Amino acid sequence: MIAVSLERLRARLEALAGFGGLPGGGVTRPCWSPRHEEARGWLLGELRAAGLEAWVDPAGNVFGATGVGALAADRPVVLTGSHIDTVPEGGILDGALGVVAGLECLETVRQAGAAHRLPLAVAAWSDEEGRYGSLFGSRAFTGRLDVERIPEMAAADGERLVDAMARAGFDARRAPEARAPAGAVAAYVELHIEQGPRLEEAGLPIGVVDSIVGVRRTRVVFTGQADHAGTTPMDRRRDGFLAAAEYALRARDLVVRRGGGRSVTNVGVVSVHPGVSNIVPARGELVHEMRSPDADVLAGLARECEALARRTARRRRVAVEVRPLSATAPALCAERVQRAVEAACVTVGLASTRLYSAAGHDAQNLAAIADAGMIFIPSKGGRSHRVDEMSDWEAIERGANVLLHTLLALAA
Ligand code: HGY
Ligand code: MN
Ligand code: MN
Repeated sequence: MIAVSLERLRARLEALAGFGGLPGGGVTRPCWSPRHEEARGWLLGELRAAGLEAWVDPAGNVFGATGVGALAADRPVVLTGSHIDTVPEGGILDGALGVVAGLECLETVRQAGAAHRLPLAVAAWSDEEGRYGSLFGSRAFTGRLDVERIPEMAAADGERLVDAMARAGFDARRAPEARAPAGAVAAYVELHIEQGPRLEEAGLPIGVVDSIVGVRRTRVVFTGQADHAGTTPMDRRRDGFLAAAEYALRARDLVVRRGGGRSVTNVGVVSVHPGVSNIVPARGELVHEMRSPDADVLAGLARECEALARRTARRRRVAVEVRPLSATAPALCAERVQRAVEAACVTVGLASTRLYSAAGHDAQNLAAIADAGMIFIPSKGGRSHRVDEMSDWEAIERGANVLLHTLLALAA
């Protein structure tokens, strides 16, 4: 039975981990950064060395394919892939696994001369982690970019997307040209770590993703009044930070209580202005993220949290501005792809279970233009988005072999 080479897969994962690798382990490789662009160059070299056609689109998405040098409406491909950008101080598998395993599958198919009617392709999507705007590359590919917003898209530290892309040699205004020709993708399947504890705790080797959560990010800015931190009587202070802090605590309780049990929320970005110890903070600013597999629940939570922000501002005699940053809708995975993954598990003798993805993924954009699905492998301790994110190498090999047989089935 055709099978991947774990040795080659491991060597490439470890090589990719070197671009932005951190001394104590883990990696920081933000999209468009010099080390990300070095990784892009390395990936293009590996795709070509594996005998694949390789190219980069105007949104910075990297592609490799068997026998075709571009996507076309009259010749649909079966596509796999993920992303090579990472969160700050992230792990070496989030994204990288799906790209390197996809390359490994295509190389294995080519070497084995395995028959497949449709061409196979692998993609590395730009800025999946959304440093400048969530799921940027796959949004461009699926025609879901908000073109007018491109000039204002920026990272939390203020760096603009246009500047970061220009530094890497890309013109951000051309990103919409990356839109795939209609019908160019027959099916998409992505291998990814679960990034959570469910598979490991269930003792199951493979997860077949049936739906992917929607993710909403909103900037909430509370503006009071700067004042002297020593001389201003406590009952006269209009503290923007305390309003933001109260909002963050109450929003968490609201989402837990009103989110139907599968909604989650996080505040990972906080800033205070002027931001010195002897001035009462005029401004407290945070990015509030919420996720749910249910679109209506997510929309309801967004409305309730906006009302909460206004109530909190009134109570604390400050102003508040609620500014939506991004929203990805929950996506359903195609039954056809889920069945192909389950059949591949039977072929390689593995149990599997269907589960929803509590993380966002490029597959939720691909689901808009093709039959899309995902394969999960267990994460050790459910750990992810941290330097000690890891999976067993046997689990990685199992996931890659399930991907291999799924691709062949979808391309038959
Ligand atoms: O944040 C996420 O859900 C994904 O890991 N980018
Ligand atoms: Mn990821
Ligand atoms: Mn991630």
